[in-house]
Amino acid sequence: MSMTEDDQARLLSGYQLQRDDRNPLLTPADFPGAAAVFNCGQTMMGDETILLVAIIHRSGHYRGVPGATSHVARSADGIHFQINPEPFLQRPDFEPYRRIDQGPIDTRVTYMEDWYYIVHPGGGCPWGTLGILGRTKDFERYEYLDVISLPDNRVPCLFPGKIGGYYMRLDRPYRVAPNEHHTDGNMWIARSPDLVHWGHFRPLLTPGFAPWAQTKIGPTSPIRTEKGWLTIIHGVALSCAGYRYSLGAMLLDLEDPERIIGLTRGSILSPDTEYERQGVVPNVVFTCGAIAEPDADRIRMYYGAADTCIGLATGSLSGLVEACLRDGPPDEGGCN
Ligand code: BMA
Repeated sequence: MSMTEDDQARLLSGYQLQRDDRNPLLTPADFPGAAAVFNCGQTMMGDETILLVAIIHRSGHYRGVPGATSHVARSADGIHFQINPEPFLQRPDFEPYRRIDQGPIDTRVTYMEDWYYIVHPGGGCPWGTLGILGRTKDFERYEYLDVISLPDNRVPCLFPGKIGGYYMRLDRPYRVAPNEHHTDGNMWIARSPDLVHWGHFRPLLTPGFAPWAQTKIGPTSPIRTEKGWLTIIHGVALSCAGYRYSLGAMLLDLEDPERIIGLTRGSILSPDTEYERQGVVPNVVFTCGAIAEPDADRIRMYYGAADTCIGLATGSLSGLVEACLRDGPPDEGGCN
């Protein structure tokens, strides 16, 4: 695929999130015994910023329980966080989760109807990767609801409310017929009457629309804006040095989210700093969501860097929406 001069100009002048000078905000040094403090769910509870921080332990266990754990980190200023040493989520010892959930990472948090809904991928086990739904009101007590996708589906991401009478979600099935057209991960959209039973599956986006999203892509929970559902996505490029994870954004039609109305062709954050390029998994910036502040026209994103630590990147909310619209919808993917 050859690039026109317009395409090149767009990639060069595209929207970029700005890293906070104090990055990385959280590192393994902030949690005794941690090898990684990374990819966090994120939301606001009152005036507090809440991160659901994934922790990989050097020993492979935490307090005798194997696997990663997920901990609540709270902050009044969005910069300085206290991590609770009590796990909020860890490997459960009851069915069916005991067999399918080896430690929650990549949590997606969606606030709706007075609950914080949390979806995380069960995985790291022979059953494959699937979506587990639960909820909390206070980030102290957590209620498992159900397994809401078959393997392999890496973290369904909920929309924050019903649209046209249905709950909706973005899916990321893994390895949909890997071949030269479909590689490792595509995005789909689905609907449900009750958050547990899902159907009406529709294809949404395949990788390959930009060099930074050549191999696989994945969603986060959409954010409602006046001009559409803003969704931060990740994209992966493959080189002889391995995978490189970048971030971009797409905009879905408010009434008909099966329709993409904008998609950044340039990445909005790519692994460039030392802490993003070196770590447990090098060359990774990855996010499980973002916090929108419409009154301040700001988007605040806590992202995992090199699967090792957490940084903050911010930018104009309306600017990002405009960047999606400026680049426009993708070419329609489909069978040749
Ligand atoms: C993805 C997720 C992320 C991770 C990324 C890079 O599949 O599991 O947690 O940041 O891989 O390792």
